[in-house]
Amino acid sequence: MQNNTVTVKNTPGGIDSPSIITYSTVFNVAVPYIDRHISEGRSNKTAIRTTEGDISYQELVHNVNRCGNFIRSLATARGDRVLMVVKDCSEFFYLFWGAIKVGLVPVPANTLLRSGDYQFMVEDSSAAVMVYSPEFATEVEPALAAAAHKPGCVLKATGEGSLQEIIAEHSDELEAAPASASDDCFWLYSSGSTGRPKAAVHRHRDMVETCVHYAVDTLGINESDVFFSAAKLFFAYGMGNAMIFPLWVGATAVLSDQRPSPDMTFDIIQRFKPTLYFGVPTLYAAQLQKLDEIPPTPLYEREASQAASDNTWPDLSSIRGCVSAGEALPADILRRWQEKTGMTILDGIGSTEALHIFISNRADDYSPGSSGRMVPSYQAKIVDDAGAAVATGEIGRLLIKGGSMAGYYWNNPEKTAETMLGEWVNTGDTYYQDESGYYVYCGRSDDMLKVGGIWCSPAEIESCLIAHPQVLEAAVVGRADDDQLIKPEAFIVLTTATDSEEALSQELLNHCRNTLARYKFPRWFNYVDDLPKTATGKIQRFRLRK
Ligand code: 3UK
Repeated sequence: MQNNTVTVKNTPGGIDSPSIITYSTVFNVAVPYIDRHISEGRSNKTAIRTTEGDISYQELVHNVNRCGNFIRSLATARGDRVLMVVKDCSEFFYLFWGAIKVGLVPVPANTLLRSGDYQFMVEDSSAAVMVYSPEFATEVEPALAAAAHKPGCVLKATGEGSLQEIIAEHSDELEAAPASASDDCFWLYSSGSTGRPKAAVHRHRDMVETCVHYAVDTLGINESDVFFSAAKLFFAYGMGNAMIFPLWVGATAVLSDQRPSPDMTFDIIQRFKPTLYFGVPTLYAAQLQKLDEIPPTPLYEREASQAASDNTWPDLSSIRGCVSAGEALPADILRRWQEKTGMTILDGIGSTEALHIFISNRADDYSPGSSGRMVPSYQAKIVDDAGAAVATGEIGRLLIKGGSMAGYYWNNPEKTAETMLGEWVNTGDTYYQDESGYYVYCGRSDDMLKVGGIWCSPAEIESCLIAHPQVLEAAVVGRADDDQLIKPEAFIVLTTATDSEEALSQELLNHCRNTLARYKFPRWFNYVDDLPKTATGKIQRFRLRK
């Protein structure tokens, strides 16, 4: 087999006989995802669309090569990390693939975090190179100043003197560094319950597994698709949706650097006409609310080219598939979306450790309120506290196994031992499998929350609240809002009584703004005399949830 190639043998037997993937001995994944498109004749095809313009496959390949040549010129060594706090833009692609192509390890980070988080990541990864979008300077620059480790090269992604300008001077030709399918390829940080993020280390082969078994064999993507993901590229979910999947089939990705909102997403959909749309439940709920405010226009009056404006129904007709992940999609949101748009939403559960979705609904086989069935080639086991498999219909902890799993967390043997159990990965979720074989989510087995699809650690929010002089004790739990979506709720014991709870809640919210990412802010504050605790003094969050 030729170097840097992968062959896929489709065995159309569905879940029972998954496609078989074979990797060449020398395998750098940048070749099939980037270089291959030229030999397959896609030079002039659009790879990326943004409001700034379109990027062809030819330009993509050249810029990835320029970027790779530049990073290599920085006296970096094989395996060195390139930390990225980069918004959704084409430079994200150049950096990520340029790094992989020269044998470096890109580490895309959540761009919504605060300087404390970035300081930790700079130190934990001991990054050799750090690139950030100027939009995030206020959080990234103090992190770099405070960090005990200083990256050899720090650079802005765009603007004056940036990566964008520098790479123009480098050669657009580059040979991929030798690697193998099981070599470390990139990292993704995921939040831990103690607030300290942990980097899941992924191999070159992992993304191929998600493309073949989920994107192609489950979702049915193809070369003519146009992908738009409201979830950003730095999430494993968004990275699959808007970069890895389209590049696998030679399709087109649409990127927006704006905060996801109903207006933003409807506007992008009308302008760029994606065929596949990827959202999270909180956003689907907000989009539905927006649609509720628009008087239904009869189909024959809808103008296809109309820009999204406050009172016209957005034209969603380009979309052939909607996907949801990140947190459970309530059946009612699915029902209302079907009613309003005539489309279904395919809910699937994925994780940073698994890289993408491993249990999913399908267009021809779905059950509202469930996560669906196993994606071909993945296996699940629902176990009790002793590790024994439970009977159908009984709730237990979900373990999964499959070809895309991160093998370990960087620099964190304790978390690795807790999560990676031989071939099995502990998801931290509780599930049951119903009589028809669908997997149904029942909540986390730890206290972690998913808010708008993003991790939230109650402990981190509590320690922020406790730092306020008027807060003696704090406990944070998840509470379902009117759309059945989980948001943080705070229970607080005060040092001294307050005469206005409302004013205090506002002040606490302002206090949260200093250190917490916005999605972590409590949506409700309750003032209580004491918190329920165990004999050993541990807060009983399950009692507050009631
Ligand atoms: C929860 C869900 C119920 C669940 C992700 C798609 O979310 C992703 O990765 P994360 O590491 O979080 C993983 C955890 O999130 N979760 C995700 N999807 C669902 N719970 N129903 C769902 N559909 O607790 C899981 O353990 O942030 C999602 C693709 C790639 C991803 N990384």
